[in-house]
Amino acid sequence: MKDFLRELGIQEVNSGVSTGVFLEAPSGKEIESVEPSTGKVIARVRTAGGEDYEQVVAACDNAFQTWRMLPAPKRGEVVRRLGEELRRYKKPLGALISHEMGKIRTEGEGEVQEMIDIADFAVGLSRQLYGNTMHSERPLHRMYEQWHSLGIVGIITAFNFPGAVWAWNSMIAAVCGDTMIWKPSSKVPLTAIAVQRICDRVLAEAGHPGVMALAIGSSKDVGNKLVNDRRVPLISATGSCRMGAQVGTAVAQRFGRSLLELGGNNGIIVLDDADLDLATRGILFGAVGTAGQRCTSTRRLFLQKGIAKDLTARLVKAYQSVKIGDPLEAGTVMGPLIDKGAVDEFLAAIETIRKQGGEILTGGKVVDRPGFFVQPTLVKANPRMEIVGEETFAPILYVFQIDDLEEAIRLHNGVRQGLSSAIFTRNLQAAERFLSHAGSDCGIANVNIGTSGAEIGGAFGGEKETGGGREAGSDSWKFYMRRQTNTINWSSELPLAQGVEFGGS
Ligand code: UN1
Repeated sequence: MKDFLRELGIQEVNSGVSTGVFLEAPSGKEIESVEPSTGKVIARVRTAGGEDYEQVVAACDNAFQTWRMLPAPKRGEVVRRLGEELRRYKKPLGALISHEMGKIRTEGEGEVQEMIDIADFAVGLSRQLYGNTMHSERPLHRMYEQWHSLGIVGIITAFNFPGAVWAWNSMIAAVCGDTMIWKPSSKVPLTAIAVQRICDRVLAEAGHPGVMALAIGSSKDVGNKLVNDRRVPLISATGSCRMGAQVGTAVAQRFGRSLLELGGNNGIIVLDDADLDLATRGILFGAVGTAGQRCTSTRRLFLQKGIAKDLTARLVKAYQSVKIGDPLEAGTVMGPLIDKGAVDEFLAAIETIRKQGGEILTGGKVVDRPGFFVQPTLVKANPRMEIVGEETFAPILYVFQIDDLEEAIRLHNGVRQGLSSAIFTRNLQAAERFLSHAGSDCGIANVNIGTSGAEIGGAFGGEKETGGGREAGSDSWKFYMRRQTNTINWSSELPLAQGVEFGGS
């Protein structure tokens, strides 16, 4: 067992269920966490089954009764301590994320930094859960709105950000006075267990165990129960569009609230006047970073005809020098895909690309070594290729040549997803056009930086089939609270709104 695993309290066999304390023997089946760069088992996890889920809900419900009555800035103080512990464990946690998910070390540590950042943000937010006051149309009346805690939040996270996406939700939900149940991807259970251990300790010390609970398990044993549970007013789910459609529909049927952060099909437009060094680096990080397994990964590239040849050549060269290997080793630029299923999907996509008339400029193959490695792949594509409309969670980038910005925006917006987008240009008018109402239709639109690697301060999420949710910064916190409008009459009369007269004097 590696040192960083021991430091985080990971054992050969771990409980995957915590109500504030880990259950000793959860009754679901045992699963394995597999290291994607070798295919070897890291450790095993006992998942939630039978009545375990009920225990978790009961603990969260119980914790909610007292947590919501704690003043928000005091809740912020608890979150501050969580942030401090995350700082303390940044290195081992970052290493675990790399080990279990396959992203390179700097990205693993970057992910923990993202968790720390959102904790800091949430601490400040705990004193800024502002409501409006408005002037009543009636004399001697006061109107205002306030924000109340919502209840239990179900947080369903994907394998690719095994810590950060949970933190975006949970740190904010915590200062909002909610409690939460985390159902992480079964592909990365150890990261969730390590994070939960830290939370359990901090929350127990603060006297509020059960504010953050964990239920690792299958869709049947945990996912479906959570999504259909009327005691859980908000489900925040990250994953594929297909998963989101199921979750969104189920939650809507019980009039719950869902916050969906689903697939992206993110494009970068590069105009003739762009700084090509900058563009090359931005594209490389966006398309090859995290082995193309971010929802914000760059998947489509629109190159204006004047620079298309030059930039394509630069990219081919850069792609061929990407160092592929063990994500924990210094100098590695691209790690593995998450599992064999992902490699199969990559290979199926390559076959479809060929059938649909795409030309593989570089890559397209599996790397011959243990683990789940593939080559970063650049494809000369045409707009008739249907596969370009799909999100393949792998490092495949489709390159198109465009005549002008108008054509680029039309093609760019012509897909069902709407998460992130970017333009590289030095032309102010073109940049502003891209950011305007008639420009990118995505939730995120950038100038002279790539599509991925957003900071936590902004609201994160996208339009269309990306699901419409917004997480992390700005005013995303409003999703996690319920709004109440209050009117107070401090006169001795009872004037009605809109001048309505009713009954006697
Ligand atoms: C995701 O892939 O689900 O902007 C989230 C980014 C990261 C988060 C990605 N901060 O790429």
